[in-house]
Amino acid sequence: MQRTFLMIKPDGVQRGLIGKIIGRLEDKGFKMVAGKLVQVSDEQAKRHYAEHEGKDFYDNLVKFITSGPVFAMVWEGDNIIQLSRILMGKTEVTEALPGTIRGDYASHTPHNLIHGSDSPESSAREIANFFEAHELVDYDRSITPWM
Ligand code: YYY
Ligand code: MG
Repeated sequence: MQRTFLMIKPDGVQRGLIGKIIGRLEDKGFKMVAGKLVQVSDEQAKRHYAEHEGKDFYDNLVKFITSGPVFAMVWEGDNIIQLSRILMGKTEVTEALPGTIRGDYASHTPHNLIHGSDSPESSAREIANFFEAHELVDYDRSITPWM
């Protein structure tokens, strides 16, 4: 079982898409193990996007992610890092296919609604940047064997 950090960005919160986006993840069969509304600080945003420091879109990205509350989450499932990125759709909204979260709801990059970790290493780092260990809830669902 794998865990990933998923975050509904400020555009998703402002547009009232938290419920729809969580619904997509629930429909897929993934399990939420933590979730909260967070006003991201400048330092936290810079840690989160450290890999993009120096790129031309970096300053705008930090400004955007701190521009309003985000909904930060940890989700669990088999191969969830790869599968959740498929559900999210491509980064660039012109490439995000219908049927994906970004393809269905986003029309302007970088307002692409959702962040998802891209590797086990970034998942561990990103979860630690937003959550304390005790905030991750360990529980079973009777539906698990049917997934
Ligand atoms: O992981 P993902 O969000 O799909 O893309 P990244 O390459 O990690 O970039 C993070 C974030 O930066 C992306 O969601 C939008 C923005 N961005 C951009 O504005 N312009 C680019 N050329 C690349 C990324
Ligand atoms: Mg990324």
